[in-house]
Amino acid sequence: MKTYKIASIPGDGIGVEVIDAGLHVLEALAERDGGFKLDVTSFDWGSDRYKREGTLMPADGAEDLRDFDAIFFGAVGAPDIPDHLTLWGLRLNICQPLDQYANVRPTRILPGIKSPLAGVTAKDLDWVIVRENSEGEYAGQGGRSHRGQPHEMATDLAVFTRVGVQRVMRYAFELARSRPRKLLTVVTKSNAQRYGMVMWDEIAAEVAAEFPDVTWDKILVDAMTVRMTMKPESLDTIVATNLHADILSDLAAALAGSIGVAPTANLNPERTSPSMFEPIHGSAFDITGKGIANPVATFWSASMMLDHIGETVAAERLMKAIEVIMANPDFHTPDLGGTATTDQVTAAIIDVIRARND
Ligand code: GGG
Repeated sequence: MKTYKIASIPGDGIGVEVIDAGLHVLEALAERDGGFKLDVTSFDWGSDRYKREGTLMPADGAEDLRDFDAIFFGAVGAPDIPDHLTLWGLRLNICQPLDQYANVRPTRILPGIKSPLAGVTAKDLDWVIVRENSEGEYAGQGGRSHRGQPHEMATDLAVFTRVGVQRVMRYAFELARSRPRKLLTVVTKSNAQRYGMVMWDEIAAEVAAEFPDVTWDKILVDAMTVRMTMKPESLDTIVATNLHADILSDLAAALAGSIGVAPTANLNPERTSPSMFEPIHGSAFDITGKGIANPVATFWSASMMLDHIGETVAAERLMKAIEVIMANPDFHTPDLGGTATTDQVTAAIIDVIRARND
């Protein structure tokens, strides 16, 4: 029997609640299939550790994760710590050293969930957003001088490298090729950002020549928000910079019904280091401890993790269970307009996993 080493990092706020739910579901799947085991090691990294010890994770923490088959991550962010400290201190402090450069964010309208867009149903909105996850606006370049003085200044430099853009572009074209519509939309802001974004457009055209079977187009990020809202059916696979895709994927999640169901995979496609799977949502301190966090984004992320490590039957079984349970409004948490609790949704998913023979 195969045993996979999983690093669990619940992090902050509702991250702790949804990862706990996710681990129960993963255990049920391993038991149900009998063909694999998960050896889970939990790391108490996050904002509480920052308050105790001054850092969210150890300085060489990313190295401690290298021997794992995958990382299962919750959320980071605390109301009493500046957001840039928590984001850079944990999530980016893992993604960047482990070179998880392709952040993959599928969005579709699950059965039983309604889009806020009138008349838009599952057949109209089935996207995968690929977020460049290693550089761009998140390269960490910039600085602040003359603090507190009238001529105080601050810079954030977006860095785009040929290697960085080429590899994420190739990943996105490959992904588009693997999907039935073979359709890719490249998002930039190359009218205003006339260096890095113009290079994106050029590299997109170069890489497109390697994929003659993929239809592609390009669009400015501002126009993209309109297209996502007004013509969702015109989109399939989407690739954008770190910041643009972060913003667009929140919009995508809302258009598909709730950020509470939106998953992510931070992939190192060459598998030279482990990949990390997490819900898109953050720590949501407004609902922490109330037992009403939607665990579905975490379950969907867990399905992506199982798929990545090669347990495709369990991955599909979990996706099917999510669809069955979401089709029943009794299992909708408040973000979806319902009254279900995290525990009720988790128990219902586990029941389906145990009961169904397919
Ligand atoms: N589970 C996702 C999460 O915790 N995100 C925290 C966050 O602030 N993300 C912003 C970003 O990645 O740009």
